[in-house]
Amino acid sequence: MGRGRTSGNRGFVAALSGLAAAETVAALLRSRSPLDAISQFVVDHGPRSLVEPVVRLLKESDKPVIRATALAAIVAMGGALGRLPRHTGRDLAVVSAVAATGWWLTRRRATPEQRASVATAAVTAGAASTMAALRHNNRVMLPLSALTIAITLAAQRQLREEVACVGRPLFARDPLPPAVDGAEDWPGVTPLITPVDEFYVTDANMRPPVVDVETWRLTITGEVAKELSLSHEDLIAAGLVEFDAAMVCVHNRLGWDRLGNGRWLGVPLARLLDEAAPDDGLLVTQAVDGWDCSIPVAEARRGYVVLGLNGRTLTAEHGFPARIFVPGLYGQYTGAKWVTGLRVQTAPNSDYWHARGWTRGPLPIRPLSRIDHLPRRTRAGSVQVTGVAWAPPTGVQAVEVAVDDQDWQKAELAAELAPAAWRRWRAFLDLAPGVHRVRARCTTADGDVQNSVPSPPFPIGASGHHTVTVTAR
Ligand SMILES: Nc1nc2c(c(=O)[nH]1)N[C@H]1C(S)=C(S)[C@@H](COP(=O)(O)O)O[C@H]1N2
Ligand SMILES: [Mo]
Repeated sequence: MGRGRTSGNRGFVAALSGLAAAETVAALLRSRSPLDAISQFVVDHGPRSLVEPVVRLLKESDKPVIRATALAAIVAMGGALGRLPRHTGRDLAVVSAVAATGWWLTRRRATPEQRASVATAAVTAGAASTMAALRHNNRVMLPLSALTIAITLAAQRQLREEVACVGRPLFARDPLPPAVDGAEDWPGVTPLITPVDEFYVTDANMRPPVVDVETWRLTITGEVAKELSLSHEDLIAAGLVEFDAAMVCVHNRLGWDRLGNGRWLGVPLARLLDEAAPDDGLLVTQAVDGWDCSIPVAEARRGYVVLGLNGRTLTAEHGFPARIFVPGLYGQYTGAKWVTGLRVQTAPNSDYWHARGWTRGPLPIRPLSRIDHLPRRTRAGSVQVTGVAWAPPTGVQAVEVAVDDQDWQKAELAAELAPAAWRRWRAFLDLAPGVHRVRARCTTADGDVQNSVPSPPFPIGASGHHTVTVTAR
């Protein structure tokens, strides 16, 4: 019994230190993280019926949880293996299988630079150290594990800092006037422009791809009059246009913040497509992570090759060096972050999310209102409520609020920054003592009233009224 437990712990520690070694080598060589590669496999192959509840349950913490689960599974497997009697042939077979699987997983969806043989080196180093650790006693293994884990954490941290780095300033040819809408002094109001570090991040990667901007090119190919290959400098030299628009994830639920309002900098796609592409074609936007989505050329002409957000180049998380954005389409239909290719074709494309059971695009953003600031407990009488409402690319004409089943009352609107941007609003409620349900809805510039029927994000985006409960005394 005692022996079994010791051997189990040994396998446990061996798996941990092997993985840590592989992670360290991968981070230092800018290869893919083996742990992320495993998690990525789960993300890629999880059926929609599983992915949707997980996203709903875990919100923004889905990735750390998937990563932690993968780590726990591997360490548990190591523990189980360590319990078996020593057998060189079987140990070798296990290490080879681990190395081969790791090699295959880390190469999947890696950028060309990352696809280099370093991934193999990383995983083999990990596997070899696991093997070595398995054959040594705890006196060697514990310091070894502690050391590799410490180095791993340091290397990972450096990588994270690189990825999180705020971009350098970018300028538009004709900059927009400062973003003000008159609601600046409303108490508790949501920022008009979402700061980059608070802007939601959604993509199918465990970690954002890091692209070498020196060698990066955006190519325009397929059924075009002339193929193009543009560098980051070419695009900047083409003259950047500034525009305000909300980016909304189709997974955004009532009251959630999987959307942001940005001041973007980009090159209008019309300039690149006008003469070149047929009107009935599709623009397939392809990215370094293997993700793709297609947009009808006629719609894509309203969009941009975006290079910047809020006055600076995109961060890695938001698609550095460039992404495609057509305001008014949900994020997963609006174009690729880390875009490398625009292929024009008339045949339908098997888009990343369509292949996983989602509606074929393009999917327009459904108008919605959100209550952002309303105390949950308050004194009876007049109470201020503030929020945002969006209906890109059309714009918001009116917002109304209702207390319980009373009549809808008009909210005060801040100035419209741009039709595609969100619009801030506030209202003063007269609350009698008791518990109340406060709801909000908007009307688009076209006169459409926000759909009142509650529905989940799948299959065409959430609808219903965001409702907040407040107790007045
Ligand atoms: N290459 C690539 N582009 C992508 C995605 C992705 O997984 N890979 N996700 C899309 C989705 S689902 C959304 S909601 C937006 C999110 O953009 P953000 O993370 O900058 O907010 O990017 C879109 N572009
Ligand atoms: Mo999304």
